[in-house]
Amino acid sequence: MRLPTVADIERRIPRPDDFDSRARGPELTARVGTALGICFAVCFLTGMWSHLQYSTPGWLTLSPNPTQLYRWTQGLHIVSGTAAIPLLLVKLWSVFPRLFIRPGRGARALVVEALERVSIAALMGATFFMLASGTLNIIGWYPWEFSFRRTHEAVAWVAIGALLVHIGVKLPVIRTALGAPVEHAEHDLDPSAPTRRSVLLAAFAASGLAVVLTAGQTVPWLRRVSAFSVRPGDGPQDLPVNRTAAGAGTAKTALDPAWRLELVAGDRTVSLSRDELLAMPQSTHRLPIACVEGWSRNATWTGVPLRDLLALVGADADSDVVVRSLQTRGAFGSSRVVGNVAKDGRTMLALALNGATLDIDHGYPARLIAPNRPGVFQTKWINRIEVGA
Ligand SMILES: Nc1nc2c(c(=O)[nH]1)N[C@H]1C(S)=C(S)[C@@H](COP(=O)(O)O)O[C@H]1N2
Ligand SMILES: [Mo]
Repeated sequence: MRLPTVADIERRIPRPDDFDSRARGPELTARVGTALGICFAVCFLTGMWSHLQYSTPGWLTLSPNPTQLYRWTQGLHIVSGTAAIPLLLVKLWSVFPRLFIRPGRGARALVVEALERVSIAALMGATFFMLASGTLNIIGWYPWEFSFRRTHEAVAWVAIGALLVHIGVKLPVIRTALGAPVEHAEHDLDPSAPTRRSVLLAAFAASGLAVVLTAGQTVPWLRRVSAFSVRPGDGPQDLPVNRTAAGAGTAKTALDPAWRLELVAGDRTVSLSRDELLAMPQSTHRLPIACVEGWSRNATWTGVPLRDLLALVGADADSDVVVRSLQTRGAFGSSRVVGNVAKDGRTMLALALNGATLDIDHGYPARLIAPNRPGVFQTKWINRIEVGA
């Protein structure tokens, strides 16, 4: 028996012509690709918007209006990312045989081929990473050591860069393919095989279905049909919970009858019990919790406007403040409220939710609620408000 030669092996590797589905072709790829490109663009822009709201540079002041802006941009982020998954699979299927194209002879052809493949590998690697890490984040599973947010952001730039290069390189092919009718002109092909139009429709249908099955995380009237949405109706008081009091180590301290809110401005300190807070004028507003993990929900909050508390320590309504909580471990135990948000009449230290005393898992005895604010900054179990810190 002799060992197989390189030529033997090469003969066994399929060739593009071996894949005979007539549905494949640039007319299909370009159309699915256009839809995918739109999804990626929306996902990229809404993602970058989240990073901007999450870590706003000092020179930029973001408005608390529109109230639902963060909620809707992040809903769009989840929807466009989810819609992209079936489209990506169909697009990869449609170009898969091209993997087996043999490069032309000569060093130049090899180099060009290698460059194109490396750029496509970078695009695919980055795209897979974005969709997979995003999906795991929605599920709330972090099987990695790195910071999700920083890595998801960094790889997004790689993905969008590789995508722009890819579109630039393929533009002539894309133009021709989009200009041509999607279906073959000739009718002598196997009539039982799926046509391009049916594959295209299936791709869009799968994408639409994926959206309907997950968008209930953001869109109230889809909640019942969204079987895949991770946090449907659960959580006390008709609102999902991300970190429970037990998880944050506040289960005991939050219920301590000796709890007091400390207001600190320079050398002035005012301390208030929960009853004293309840005796102050209360205001009620309908405001969303919009979690960076993809779900959001509107709720009715009642509490003391933050600017009224600032007045108690003689601070200006538009002071920058830091709110701190009883939380002893893990992230998000405190957050910063910038002046234009602090002075907004709807920004409050909430004491009640949907008409009842705040549940401990929603931040009892008191939590911050402000309009158009990422969920991570709606700090629960607050016990200290520092002005100008
Ligand atoms: N102290 C504290 N506050 C917190 C958190 C936390 O981990 N610790 N999680 C935040 C996150 S990520 C979100 S989305 C909201 C969710 O509020 P809910 O659990 O009441 O729905 O609370 C925020 N407030
Ligand atoms: Mo969150």
